[in-house]
Amino acid sequence: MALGLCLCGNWTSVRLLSVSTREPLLVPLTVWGKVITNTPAKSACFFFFLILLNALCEYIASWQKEKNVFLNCLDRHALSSPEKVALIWEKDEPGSEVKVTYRQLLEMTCRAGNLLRRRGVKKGDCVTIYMPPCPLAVASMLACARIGAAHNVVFAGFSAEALAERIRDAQSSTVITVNESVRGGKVTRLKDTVDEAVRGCPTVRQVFVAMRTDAQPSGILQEMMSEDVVCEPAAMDSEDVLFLLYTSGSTGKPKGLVHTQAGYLLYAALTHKYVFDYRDGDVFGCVADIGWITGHSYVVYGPLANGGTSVLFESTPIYPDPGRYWEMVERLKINQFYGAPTAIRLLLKYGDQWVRKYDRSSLRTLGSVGEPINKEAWEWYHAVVGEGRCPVVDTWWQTETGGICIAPRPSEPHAEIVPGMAMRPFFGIKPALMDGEGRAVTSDDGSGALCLTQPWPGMARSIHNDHQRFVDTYFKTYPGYFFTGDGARRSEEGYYQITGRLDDVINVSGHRVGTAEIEDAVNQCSAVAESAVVGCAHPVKGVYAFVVLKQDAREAGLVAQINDSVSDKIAKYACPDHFVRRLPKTRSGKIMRRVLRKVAEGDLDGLGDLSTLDDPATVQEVIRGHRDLAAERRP
Ligand code: 6R9
Repeated sequence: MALGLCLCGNWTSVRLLSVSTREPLLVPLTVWGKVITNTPAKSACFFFFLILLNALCEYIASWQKEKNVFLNCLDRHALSSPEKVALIWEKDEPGSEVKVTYRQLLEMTCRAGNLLRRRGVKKGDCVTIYMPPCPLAVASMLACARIGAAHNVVFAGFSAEALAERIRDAQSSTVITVNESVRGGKVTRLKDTVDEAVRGCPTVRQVFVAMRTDAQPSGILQEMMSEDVVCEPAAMDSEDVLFLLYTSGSTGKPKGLVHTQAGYLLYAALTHKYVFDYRDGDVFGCVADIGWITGHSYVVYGPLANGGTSVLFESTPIYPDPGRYWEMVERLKINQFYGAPTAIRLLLKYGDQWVRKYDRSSLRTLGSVGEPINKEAWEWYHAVVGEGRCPVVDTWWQTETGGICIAPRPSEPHAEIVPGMAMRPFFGIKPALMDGEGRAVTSDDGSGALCLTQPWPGMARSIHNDHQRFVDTYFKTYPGYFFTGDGARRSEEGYYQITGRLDDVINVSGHRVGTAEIEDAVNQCSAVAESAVVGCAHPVKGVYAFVVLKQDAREAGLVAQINDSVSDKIAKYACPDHFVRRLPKTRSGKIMRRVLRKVAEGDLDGLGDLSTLDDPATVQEVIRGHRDLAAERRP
């Protein structure tokens, strides 16, 4: 089965790659058009098809001439409107934003590209970027694209160990970082983390440091000053690697998903334009960190490919107070705001006054991403933040998909939006729901494992260093389909609602993390014999660790010890909220996570079939432990 659509070398044809052999099969360009005509929104189909064809032709033309992602994102806009603002760096202190025009960004990027080239970075290398959102981070990403190197952005909240693991797997010889990051008024010495990480990375030859907290340009910025502002772009094939991005899988080892040049850029740009109704002159405010795929596609590549103005948000939703987002919306006149449900839920608790205080009349579209948005949060976002006049687009997608796959928009104008539902597949996305027997659910009003039945341009092409894992993870469970790992429901009207992960990956504060990764960190505490981590419903985040202690271990200080270990090995946000002590297992020794999840959620009627349990008494113990803990914590 051929799965893996991409746009080849000179963009004159579309080819399907066989995922198992990676042999290209040439098919005509109209294939993606055909995909669109198969989408449910038949009435809007022809119109969408024309838009898409037009966009494809535009990109084909530009790629034929230029053959570089960078030129599509910068040169053509710097030429046509050099003084247009490309990035607004919304620094931690409100009111201290810095605007960067397309001309300035082009110059900064060319200088960075020349510096990297002069210091030996070549086409095909991979540069690790460990930086908070700032113009130089974007310029570094684009400089890599310009000279044909892949970038590997690692979220700057990750620990030294997590960073080292990603540098080693990507075989990076160059790392770019900042001396210190500033977030929520707190200064963190990122360079120290990098120093600690590279001690365990023999491949690293050089580390460039930007001085975020120095008044004068020094470090990499100073080195860049002596570089030329013209940098010859590397000629790239549409299927050359653009970047690696590590994400959690259901084993302890993160996967370096591989995205390539043309298909990814096209998909990021199209979804950015049509899902959010982005128009020329708009200010796009995606508050995600550049270390996640959302930052890649909707802070950097989508907005810049469309010649837009994109906000780079360095702060937190509650710094200096819970009005931060909306004060920023007023000050920067943001037209599209794109954030995570976890932040919306947090702000909802602080009350409406923090929102109403500021003028939000510039807002036209509100977006949500990262996890299911509950009805209460959706309604607050719509009614209070958007004053009931902005469509709320709950966008479902993944690092693997490169861009938004299911969202309420685009649609016919004023088509209904159901709270908490991602609803409509994007152009060319054809979902299927699979039942327990591996058959596609044909009826509407059904649920199952969410798969995508046809390739789309933005899909990841491989897992770095492990193509077999890519094939096994995404294409083996349901042969012939791309398995997303999520469950979904399809309503009578044919709308999709995502119900959550089916595998052992959980969402913590909108970040994806494998339960196995947290378990690895918990298990490294000397007192711990074994552990099981599950996600549970919680207003802001929810990680629940079930911990079995070694026989002679003492409990004192255990919670602090476990939290320290998780924040050292992964990141602070992944720290568990609760602990109990016994694990229910099947006779084959598999931990029954389903049961633990229900206990953590307090749903004792929904424990389901316990017949395969090795020792049913463990469940009662877990329940008792959970009750005691809850009582202990009750104020
Ligand atoms: C973009 C991003 C992907 C996982 C995905 C799913 C969850 C993302 C969602 C959503 C419900 C939405 N997810 N968007 N669940 N509704 N609108 O978040 O990528 O970090 O790879 O996470 O996030 O479980 O499979 P990534």
